Amino acid sequence: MQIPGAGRAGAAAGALWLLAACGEPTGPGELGPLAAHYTLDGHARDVSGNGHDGTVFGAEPTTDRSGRPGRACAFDGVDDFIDTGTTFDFAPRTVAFWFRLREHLGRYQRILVQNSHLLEYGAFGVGITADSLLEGRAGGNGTFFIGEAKVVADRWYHMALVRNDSLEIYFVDGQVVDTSMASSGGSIWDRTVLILGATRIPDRFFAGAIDDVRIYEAALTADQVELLYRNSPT
Ligand SMILES: [Ca+2]
Repeated sequence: MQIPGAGRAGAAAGALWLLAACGEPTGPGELGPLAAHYTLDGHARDVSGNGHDGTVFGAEPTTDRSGRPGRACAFDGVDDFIDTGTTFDFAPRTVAFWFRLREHLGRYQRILVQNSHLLEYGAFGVGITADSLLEGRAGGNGTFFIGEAKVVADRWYHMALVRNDSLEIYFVDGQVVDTSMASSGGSIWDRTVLILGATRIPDRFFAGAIDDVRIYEAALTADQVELLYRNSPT
């Protein structure tokens, strides 16, 4: 557990964090209403209390970014995925999570996705392209983010997709990396639920680990996303 050290704002955030850490460490849930929270501590249960438990297909427990065993989920890049069974079709919305690429495979790897033409507030998803660039969308098919730097294997990244009434905002490691106008719609497909570690069919399997997936029914601010990046438990 890390506590922000410097300044009054940091002290206040630390106090909030201490409060949150008492009892079940759900982290900075004060940031907004959680629609779902997958701690992925060796399982796919939704700890938000909303009952959106996922179903695990082959993904296995692995170490989290603090080196604690069994506190994240590993996907083999062959056939592992987690089906949340749930559509998170609302705005404003924030989807935040950690991931660690195991290896580059020379093809697209899907980290998570919710995609369908039936979605009122658009598809969202993140993956790694065949060229090892981070790719994502926070709502719809018309706009998406592509990173400039290659994703480094065996490194944990924090990613947040924020969609408010008019914008889609992309964060990597707590910093804004792109912003675009919000769009709607998605693919021609009619499968809507959120899938972790693969795309909707499923295919394009992810070779790596995922941790602490949170879906908020709110558009987190830049400060809140940074707080999540710096202080969320593993
Ligand atoms: Ca975890």
